[in-house]
Formats: sequence, C-alpha cells, structure tokens
Amino acid sequence: MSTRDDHYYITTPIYYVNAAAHIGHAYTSIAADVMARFQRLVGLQVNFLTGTDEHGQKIARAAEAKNVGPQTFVDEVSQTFRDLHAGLNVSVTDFIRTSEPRHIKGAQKFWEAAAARGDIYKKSYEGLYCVNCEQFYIEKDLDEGGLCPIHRKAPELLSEENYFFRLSKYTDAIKKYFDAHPNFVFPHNRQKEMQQILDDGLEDISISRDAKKLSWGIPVPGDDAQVMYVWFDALTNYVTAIGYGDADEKMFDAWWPANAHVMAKEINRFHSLLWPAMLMSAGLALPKQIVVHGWLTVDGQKMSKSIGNVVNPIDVIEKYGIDAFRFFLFREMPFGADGDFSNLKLEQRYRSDLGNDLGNLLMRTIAMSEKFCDGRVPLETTGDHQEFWDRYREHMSRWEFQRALEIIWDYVRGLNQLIDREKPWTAHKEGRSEDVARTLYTLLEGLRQIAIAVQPFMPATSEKMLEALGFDFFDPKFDNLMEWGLLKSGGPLTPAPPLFPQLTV
Ligand code: ME8
Repeated sequence: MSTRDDHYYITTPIYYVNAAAHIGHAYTSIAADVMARFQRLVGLQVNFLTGTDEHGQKIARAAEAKNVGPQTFVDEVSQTFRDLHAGLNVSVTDFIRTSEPRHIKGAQKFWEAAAARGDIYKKSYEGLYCVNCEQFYIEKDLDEGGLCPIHRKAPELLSEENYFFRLSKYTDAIKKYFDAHPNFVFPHNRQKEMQQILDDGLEDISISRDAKKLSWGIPVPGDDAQVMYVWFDALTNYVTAIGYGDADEKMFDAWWPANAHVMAKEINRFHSLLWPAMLMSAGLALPKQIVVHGWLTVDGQKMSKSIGNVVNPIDVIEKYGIDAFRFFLFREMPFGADGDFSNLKLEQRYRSDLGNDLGNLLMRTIAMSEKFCDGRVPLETTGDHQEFWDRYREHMSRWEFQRALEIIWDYVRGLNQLIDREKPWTAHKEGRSEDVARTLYTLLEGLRQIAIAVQPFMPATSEKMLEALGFDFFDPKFDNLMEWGLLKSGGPLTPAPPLFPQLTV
C-alpha cells in the first residue's frame, strides 16, 4: 500500500450560513460520518472535512436583514454548525470557513491558475439569477411562470460586466472522463442525468460579481472591482482546506484527490460538471467519487419555514438520543434516494429494532452470563462469520447502508433465535454446562461483532456494548476487529444499563 492508498479524504458540502441547520444538513454530515468511520474501521487514515459557505448575495442579505455586519453574522451562524456537528457525533477532522485566510489565499491561487490557462475572460452579461441557489438560470430550465425549480421563486434580472469561465471548453474532456469512469457519480442514475447535460453542451459561466453591487466576497486577484462568484469560491474549499495555496504542498499531495464529495442532488451539477472543469483548468486531479443523495422530506412534505415543518436535529436527539436518529436515517430509507422523516416511524424503529431486538439481546445475554457463568466470558468456541463480514464490507464500501444494516439485523435476530432454540436456562438446570457455555460464547462474541459492525452508525451504542463485554475497541493488539474469537475466556462482563430505554411519552 502506498501512503496515498491508506488515506481516505471525504467531504460534505460547506453549508450556507444564512439560516440555522436542519435535519437535511445533519443527514449529509452523518452519512459522510458513517463512511468515514467505516474507512477507519478497515484501517485507513481519514481526513473528514465539513464547513461553512459564507460569501455571496444570500448571506449578505441575511446579515443586512439582521442589521449586523456580514463577518459578525457569519461568525455566529458558523459556530452553530460547528456545535451541531459535535452534537451529531460526526467525527470531522477539519472545519473550513470560506472567510478564513487559508481559504481566501487558496481560492485566489486557484483563480490565477485558471486565468493562466487562458480560461477566464471578461464580458457584459444579463441573466436571471436565483439568490437562494446563487445561480443563473436560462429560461428553459425555469418552472412554469418563470420560477426557480428548487425554490419556486422568481429569479432576479442581473446585468453587469463579469469575468467568465470557459466551462464550454471542457465539455468533451468531462464526457471522456465520464466514459472512462462509469462510477464517478453515485448512484448511476445521477451520472446519467449529468451525461444528458453534457450531451447538450456546457456553456461558459459568470464567475464574478461587480463589487459595487456585491462586496461580500473574495476579491478577484488583480481586480478589486470584482469579487468571486460564490460557487467558484466555495468549490475550492475542498483543496484549500488541505493546503492548496500553502508554500509547502506536502499535505495537499498526501490527501488530494478526495475519495468522496457527499451532497444532495440539487448541487450535483456543480460538483460533477463545474468542479471537474475547474480542476482540469487548474491542472489538478479529479475527485474519485461524487456521492449524491436525495432529499429528506418531513411527514411526506418538503421542509419549509412557511409550512412550519423544519425539523431541528437537536430536538430529535433530545427525545430519542443521537444513535437512534443516526440509525433511523439509514435503516429506514435507501441511501441515495429521497426519503421521509417522521417521528412515528422513528419511534417504531426505536421500539422494535433497537429496544426489542438489539437492546434486549445484550441485556439477556449479560444476565444469563452472570447467572450461569459467574459474569465471565466462557470457554471460546469456533465460529465462521467471514461471509457476513464480506457482505458487510461490500455494502458499506458501496454506500449501501440500508443493506448493511439489514444484514446486521439478520445477525441480531439470528442470535435472538439461538437463545429461544437453545434455552440456556433449561440446559443449565439439566447440568449441560458445556452447552450453556457454547451458546453464551456464541452470543457474547456475536454481540461483540455486532458492536463493531454498528459502530459507524451508532458509535456511542457500540461503545456501551463493548464496555459491557469488557472489550477495548482501541486496543492496538486487535488489528482486525472483524475476526472471530477476540473475546477471551475468563474476561469480565458488566451489566449494562438499557441501551434504548423505554420512551417516556
Ligand atoms: O448548497 N434533504 O449549501 P446549503 C437532504 N453552500 N439533504 C439536504 C436537505 C434535505 N432536505 N437540505 C439540505 C449549499 N441538505 C452550498 C454548498 S459546496 C462547495 C457548497 C444538505 O446550505 C444536502 O447535502 O444549501 C444539500 O446538498 C446541502 O445540505 C445544501 O446545503
């Protein structure tokens, strides 16, 4: 393995700080966290980046509406995103803000690289701009009545002299790249959508704004009268965070290209078409994968302030705990597709999959071990779970999180059935101590394996399970946590508090 092969670099979008975070943002960050934790589990070094997108018209207006300067405004809201990530137990290793000097310096270097390639030119332009998308639209892409298809609002007419990026020049190169890399965009249907856009041909885009009209942005190198277009600025965060623009680019060389950029479908186009063209222009390698998921609705409806159904993840966590929330997001809906969040469905999963299936299994197993084996791990028995792990690894590495959870729950149910079949309490009464020991070892070691497999989804639950089983997740002597038989005979077991206590309401 070369150094690069044991590195895994994953990113979320950098979120706009015009409003508070909701479960949609949480969904992306947790999805990326599941993958980040899985990659660590299989032994890779992970760089996991999130952050905030702080420039542009939308943010400038939000600050104005609050009557504060933009920097004060973004400082405050950015902090709430940082806090949210901690509350979600998302194991990010870096958090970038586009108002930071390290980003500004790198974004400007990126601009200069594209300019040096001859890909930036100036021209007068008039177009329809949706401030919420921070994007120009051409009429054919608008919904009926000339509305933005995402925000259902009329775009504004902008007319100014801007710098343009020769996106059109890269149409063929990106097409070729797509052909050579059929799994570049996940899931495949999202790559097909992008291919259709490519078939129509890409058009050059405006990548700056007149600073007299919008000053809240990164100055264009060599022309203070213009600031960078917020998407040109924002996309470069993926390289500026790892030291693009530093005098010493060792860190950049170690981490680039990224393994996965994760996001929802409305910004796929920026990541799968514009970003690759920008990278080609700057002479940099392309990311390995663009991972696109659907939209989360709430009780079947789009989240919106006017409907009043915007769900704050903190409220969900307070009620059900962070791990139940994390589990639900990936157990309930296939990752990639659109999905619906509802308290009712979460409660059902909490009671059945988590409380009854998993929580009770641990409780019963530890209680029986106390009664029949002095609260210690009994004699080891052999077991073969290679097939389970092979399938688990395959599903996880392909972002098939729901399938991974399904096979984990087959394992959980299998152990519950083992208890019912073997009836250790009867075997104990009948003096069949070897049978009791064999069953209990299978249960305890099985639970240890399950604790490892659920770790990317439910890190705190995994920790509680392993503590009850007397197993140290971080013990360096276990370099492959997926092997059978790591619980050693005679090891102490500790009664665990319920993993998923009964809900009070
Ligand atoms: O687009 N369902 O930021 P943003 C699922 N700053 N995911 C959702 C969601 C929902 N209902 N709502 C939001 C931006 N998301 C730019 C990105 S990157 C260089 C710049 C998630 O704050 C999802 O990941 O509008 C979506 O793509 C992202 O938040 C949009 O965040």
